[in-house]
Amino acid sequence: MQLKPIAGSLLGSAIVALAALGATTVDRPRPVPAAAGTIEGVVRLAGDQTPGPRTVANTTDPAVCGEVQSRGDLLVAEASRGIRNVIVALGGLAAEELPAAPPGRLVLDNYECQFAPHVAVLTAGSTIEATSQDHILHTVHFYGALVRNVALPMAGMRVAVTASKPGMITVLCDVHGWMQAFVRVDRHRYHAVSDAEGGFRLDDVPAGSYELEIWHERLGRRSQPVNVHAGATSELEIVYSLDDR
Ligand SMILES: [Cu+2]
Repeated sequence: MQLKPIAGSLLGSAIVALAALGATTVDRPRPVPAAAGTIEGVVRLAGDQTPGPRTVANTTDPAVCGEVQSRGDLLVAEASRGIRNVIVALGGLAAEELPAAPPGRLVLDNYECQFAPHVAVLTAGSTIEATSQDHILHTVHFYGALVRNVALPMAGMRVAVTASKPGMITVLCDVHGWMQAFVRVDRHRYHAVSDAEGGFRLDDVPAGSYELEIWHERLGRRSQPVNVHAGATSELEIVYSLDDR
């Protein structure tokens, strides 16, 4: 993984060096890259089969959430064969070379015995606000880069937690075994989740050569090299096969 020199990176290094020496300095945000491009692409499923997500018989709360629940683990558009909920992110970037990535906020809802959204990306330091619209007990149990268990026994409750560490967070509900969500946390903001047609886009990426990290909950991990040129769009097609399951 290499990040080509970008305008202002020397300034950023100088600020870091001053801070390390204990000098009093202004806590300025890192410079925004002067030479940046876009990565745009689509994730597709090879072949002509269009499988759906796995389903589970709901014997826990059928009166509230129905008798059959989806695991939401493989969503493929019929016409385009685009795959939804694939995480695409630049990997292996050195923190001191990255522009400032302000923390964000994710509302992680519990609705009809499903987490919403099912897959998300966040910058480190972001807030995850767990809430519920269901009149039954859910737990929002975080594993991986964030370890917490939040009980939501009533609709309308809101509990905020902070995702401070980069990495993958898996979210499960202790009451309903099919409920799952996934959140990738990065120190940078060059990450996205593919939409219903498999499309994704990363904006303002500093020009350079990267390894793109690609992840899907059932189809697994991939990586793909990508070159970003200033003022240009790098187009990618990522193809998974059903053999990847
Ligand atoms: Cu639940």
